[in-house]
Amino acid sequence: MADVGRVLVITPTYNEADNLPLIVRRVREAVPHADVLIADDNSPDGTGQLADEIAAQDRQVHVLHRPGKEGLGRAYLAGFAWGLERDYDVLVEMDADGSHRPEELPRLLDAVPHADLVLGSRWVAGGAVVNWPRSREALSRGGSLYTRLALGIRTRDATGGYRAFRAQTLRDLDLASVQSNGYCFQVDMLWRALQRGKVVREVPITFVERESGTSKMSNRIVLEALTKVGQWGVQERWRQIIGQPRRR
Ligand SMILES: Nc1nc2c(ncn2[C@@H]2O[C@H](COP(=O)(O)OP(=O)(O)O)[C@@H](O)[C@H]2O)c(=O)[nH]1
Ligand SMILES: [Mg+2]
Repeated sequence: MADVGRVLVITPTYNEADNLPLIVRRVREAVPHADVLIADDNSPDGTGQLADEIAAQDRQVHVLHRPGKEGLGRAYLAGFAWGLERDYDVLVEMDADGSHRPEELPRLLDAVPHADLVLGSRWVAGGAVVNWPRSREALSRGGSLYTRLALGIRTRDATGGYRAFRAQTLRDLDLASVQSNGYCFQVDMLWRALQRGKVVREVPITFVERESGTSKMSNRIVLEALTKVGQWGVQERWRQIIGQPRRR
């Protein structure tokens, strides 16, 4: 595994008590030098308390308690701020439900020396999804295609949430102005990176749909992404037409 400095794996949780112990154990085994930050939104099922119990046994596990459910984007922004304050070199996004396999994290980290942002990608050669209904796959593929067309970018998997950011990349993205939340949050972060000339690399992953707990995906989250990505696309075309330089 490449030496990329201090790594923080951030895992947002909302009602993931069934999944949390296993995912933390798997991360700790796959990348023993990495720390874990669980960002819990006061889950009614007691995930936050469970996180505290795990953290009490393991100095490399930390917990960020947030007052209530505010969405994945807010949880990640709080986690990034926590990690940047503590001078981690690489900040990783990983779902708690087992969809993002910790055993693939070393491969993502191996790409960090060659990129500012590494995306775990389902839709490049070698990538795959397991146990996804056709409808979910169509939504994800369609969402990425729509994003590529709207923004004029080449990234295959624009909505995935298994990612490794260099700390400097996050510092350069003006996180204070990020408003978006669900899938749109992932596209927003990618689009900000590309607009600022960051090097983005996709590494194939096998995404495994959760076996326990429930998805928090909703129509509202999809609609947020469709609308905002469309708006960013129009703004980009407009900038091209009137010839203003890109915001850097
Ligand atoms: N802290 C926090 N985590 C969330 C929230 N919504 C989703 N998550 C977590 O984000 C990850 C991905 O969510 P999931 O429901 O699996 O979305 P899906 O994979 O798109 O179906 C999981 O670890 C969830 O527990 C939220 O509002 N707050
Ligand atoms: Mg999931």
